[in-house]
Amino acid sequence: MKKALITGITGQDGSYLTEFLLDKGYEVHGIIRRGSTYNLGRIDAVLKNPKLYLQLYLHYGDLTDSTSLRKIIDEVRPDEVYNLGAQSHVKVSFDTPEYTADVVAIGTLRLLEAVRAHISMFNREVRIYQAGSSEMFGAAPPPQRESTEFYPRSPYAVSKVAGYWYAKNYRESYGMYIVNGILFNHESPRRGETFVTRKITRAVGRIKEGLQDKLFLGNLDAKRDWGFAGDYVEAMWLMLQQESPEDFVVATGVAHSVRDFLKEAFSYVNLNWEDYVEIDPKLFRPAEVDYLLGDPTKIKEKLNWEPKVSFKELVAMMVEHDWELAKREKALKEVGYTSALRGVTIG
Ligand code: NAP
Ligand code: F7E
Repeated sequence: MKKALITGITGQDGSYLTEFLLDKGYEVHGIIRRGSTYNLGRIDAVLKNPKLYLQLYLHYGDLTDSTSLRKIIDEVRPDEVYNLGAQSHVKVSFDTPEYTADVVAIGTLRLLEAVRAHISMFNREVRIYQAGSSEMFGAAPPPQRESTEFYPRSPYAVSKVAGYWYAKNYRESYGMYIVNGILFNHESPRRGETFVTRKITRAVGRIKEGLQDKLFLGNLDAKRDWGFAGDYVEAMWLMLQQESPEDFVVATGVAHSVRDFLKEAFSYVNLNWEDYVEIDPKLFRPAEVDYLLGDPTKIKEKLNWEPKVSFKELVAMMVEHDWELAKREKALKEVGYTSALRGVTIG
């Protein structure tokens, strides 16, 4: 049985990857952080499944704490390590640039060093997936592909570029098996509620059910290449199954604006987005990434990977999910259980 170690297992991608690897028969280990509130919600279903539960192991650790990383890697002895842990919110990275760099850039370096020490001590192969991002392309004109020069536009993106180069440098310097996945935006019903797609679909459900009046947003003109997270975790795994390590762009090859997403999501429940959306200047970023459109030719040709879920299907999946959530919130409100109502999304 192969063993995988995932940083960021409690995040959107971590949860889909966990299910994907368990389904393939892996023993899955995840690094979790201690939180003051319950933060295992996305892997709750796996934890409650008696069969899968026995294949899953959680370890307290942190990308800012090299001692914990070394200890976990030596104890687990993984075959594959997926580095998904990050302060992944672009806007928040302008408010916490130093912390973002510590987790995203230096955290990657700490993990690579921990694996390198493990390999030299135990003389075994460990393959590493490094979660790169289309944000690294930033202001570079579309379409962006593996050969496109990076032009990062936020502290988050700069930190991801550093992570990318650390990974490449360790591959070239020490012959380690490390791949950089350069993933364009990928969403799902498990997407964090402060990212624009989920912020919109949560609002659509609540507005439809009379629980919310307005949705405040920032720049509606930005264009993104949005895919489904469930499809993208398969690409991560495929990258680690090649004979030799190479980097890949993962994208759909189709871009839409935030305004397009709004239209699609509100019209799904027969509402006109213009009646509900207002612009809040606080939600604009100090520097914006205007247009991301990935060219997935390489991964299609070499790994035979293609996205299965279209933009329209993705929006429908997210709206359906969040409309259902809003109906449940409404039912709880009607019986006086107001503490079940969620707060306002500020991101
Ligand atoms: P996410 O939902 O924000 O999850 C981030 C994960 O990182 C969470 O499990 C979080 O733990 C963990 N984490 C945060 N700080 C940490 C620290 N100091 N030490 C250890 N773990 C820490 O992100 P995602 O959307 O799943 O994305 C996964 C990875 O892909 C991230 O590296 C992200 O930057 C990158 N990426 C995402 C996209 C996308 O569109 N989703 C595209 C390109 C690249 P808690 O639950 O405790 O907060
Ligand atoms: O913003 C605009 C915003 O926060 C998308 C992360 O997973 O993908 C993600 O980063 C666009 C931007 O994602 C609001 O200005 C308008 O142009 O959903 P987002 P992101 O910044 O693209 C990349 C690939 C990652 O790697 C990151 O980890 O939408 N926008 N109004 C807004 N965005 C937010 N969050 N909230 C708004 O109210």
